[in-house]
Amino acid sequence: GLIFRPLPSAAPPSPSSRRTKVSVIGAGNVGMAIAQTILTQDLADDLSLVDAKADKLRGEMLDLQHAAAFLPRTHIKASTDYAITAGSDLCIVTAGARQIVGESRLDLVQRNLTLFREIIPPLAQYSPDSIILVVSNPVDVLTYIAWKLSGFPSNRVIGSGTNLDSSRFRFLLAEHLEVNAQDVQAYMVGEHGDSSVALWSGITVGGVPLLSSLEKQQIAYEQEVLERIRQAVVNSAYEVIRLKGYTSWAIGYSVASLARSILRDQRRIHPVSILARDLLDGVPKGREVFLSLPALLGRSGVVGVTSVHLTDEEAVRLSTSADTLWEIQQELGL
Ligand code: 6V0
Repeated sequence: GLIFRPLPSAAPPSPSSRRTKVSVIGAGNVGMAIAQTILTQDLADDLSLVDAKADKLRGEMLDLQHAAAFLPRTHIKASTDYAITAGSDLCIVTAGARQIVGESRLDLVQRNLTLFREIIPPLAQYSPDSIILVVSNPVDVLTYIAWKLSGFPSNRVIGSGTNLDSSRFRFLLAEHLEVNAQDVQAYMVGEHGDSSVALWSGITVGGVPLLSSLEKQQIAYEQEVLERIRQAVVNSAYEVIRLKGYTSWAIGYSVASLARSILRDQRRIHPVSILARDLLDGVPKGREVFLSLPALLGRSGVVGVTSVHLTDEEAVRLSTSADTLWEIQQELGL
């Protein structure tokens, strides 16, 4: 070349220096926040973006490429053609139709099913060994749909689920307790959104179980504060959407943290939507629904699930969610 002479002794890349490839489907607010967080955190050697709108997609690609001087070296490609996703390690799906006024949840699911029929089969075909991570809403049903349409084993199809709800929960608890959110362990599980369930008994702050220490000190009013915090978690998304029109930064970081655990084989525990068949008391045996549970994530996807302790009330709420999801899925004819 022009600048340097390649040395004849330069060895070909060894198998251990294999490149890591991530594809993001849907270059909207959420897809682009995820893409930019993955870039800044140096999680991928190759990043492919797919969207149905060619111009918007090319604009987003160029805008990211123009930041190359400030970022780790990542090859960024974009196309409406799924061929650019070939050989991905991780495929993140954020494309989705939004709910329109007066539309039922089931109608929205039907529209997204049509969309997923265009998206999932080519992803599975071009990257048969990849892990599919679904972010589009309603995430639990769409993760089920992605699992069915891909034909992948269930450990390789994951929904971002209550990972974001849990980080909102940790943030609000941390603000209340005036500690760093990274020292607050707290999980929301179940269905992403309105009916998510807070696992109160599992909350620890710096290793100290929160509820039992409050009970010991008989601080009854704190219980009400905690319930208000749970409500605030559920309302968070609505509030952000009301104020700025969509959510993006937090979902970007939360999905990038899932990507890191998977691609770097971190075996970290994240509350994500997984096939909950036979994992939950209260969900009839054999029932194929995806719900969020604290799952161990590694290079092969879902590696394990922690056994959660549910109160009777929590178990009822989870099984109600499971019934609702199951009924919706029955209507899909998959
Ligand atoms: P957006 O900004 O409308 O982006 C969606 C993108 O999908 C657009 O760029 C579309 O062009 C594209 N698209 C539509 N159809 C296709 C198709 N057939 N093939 C390829 N691309 C297509 O929406 P936004 O980015 O704000 O949200 C995306 C999805 O993420 C929505 O379903 C949200 O509800 C969901 N979220 C899920 C969260 C979670 O915690 N799971 C959190 C936030 C948002």
